[in-house]
Amino acid sequence: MNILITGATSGIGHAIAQEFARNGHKLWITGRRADRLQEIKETLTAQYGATVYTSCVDVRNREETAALVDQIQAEWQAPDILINNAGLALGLSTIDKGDIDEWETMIDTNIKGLLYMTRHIAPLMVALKKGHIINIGSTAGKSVYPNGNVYCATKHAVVALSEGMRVDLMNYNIKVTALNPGMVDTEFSLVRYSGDEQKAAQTYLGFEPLHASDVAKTAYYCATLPDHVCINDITMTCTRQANGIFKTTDEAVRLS
Ligand code: NDP
Ligand code: 8X3
Repeated sequence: MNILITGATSGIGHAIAQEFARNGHKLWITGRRADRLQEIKETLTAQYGATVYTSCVDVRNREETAALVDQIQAEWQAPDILINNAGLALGLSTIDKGDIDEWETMIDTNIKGLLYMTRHIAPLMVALKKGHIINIGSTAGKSVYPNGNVYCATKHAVVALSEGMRVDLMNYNIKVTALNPGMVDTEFSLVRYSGDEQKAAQTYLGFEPLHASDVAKTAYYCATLPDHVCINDITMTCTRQANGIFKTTDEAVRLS
């Protein structure tokens, strides 16, 4: 299969690229960091003999996303699978103290970027009457935690848009999956805390969070089910987390 992944330069997107490459699929990986894309391409090619195309694209940019899709159409006609993964959280604060620039970046990336990619790719899938769109949502799209307001709202939007896409595209034999992980140890917290490594590390203290590879395996599972089966929505957390609000620690489990 031909797999297009946004935000494949680190974390979940990178792990998804590894999982599909390991299983012999062709990849088109994207992100803003060209050096990382090149490095990942070289590794996946050397390790698995994978065919990997790379494009340095900011999903917030309509022209860049349109140009990317033109290139993909010329090479593949359409991807079999689009994985809308690129996304981020910036900061944590109550709504009265939020940074409006950070809000805009989260909305532009997590919602509008996903929409641009989908709007460009969906017609190619519709024309072929096949395809699968996997949107990486979050437990933050299922319940709202304190200080998470705008990030959680963007992920609620991902869940709602996934439902909308599924309803609109099922007549064209297109699957849509919202894959909603809980806490995953990636560069996510480093980005959220503006590069503060100590704060980022504290996020995952006292329990084992999901690994990016756990999410990648789930994406792979959803992508390789028989033609008549579609996972519409899947929420997964580590064993120490129940949802976006409640989590526990190894110590609490030991004392229980
Ligand atoms: P990372 O920070 O490790 O990866 C984020 C990826 O998104 C990077 O490849 C980054 O690439 C890319 N990205 C960010 N902004 C843009 C942009 N404007 N244009 C193109 N690419 C962009 O975090 P995760 O792997 O954890 O995050 C991946 C997705 O998973 C996000 O949507 C996140 O919301 C979601 N998620 C994460 C969870 C977690 O706990 N880690 C839990 C649930 C969901 P580059 O910087 O090179 O552009
Ligand atoms: C990322 C997980 O809990 O930080 O979506 O929102 S969380």
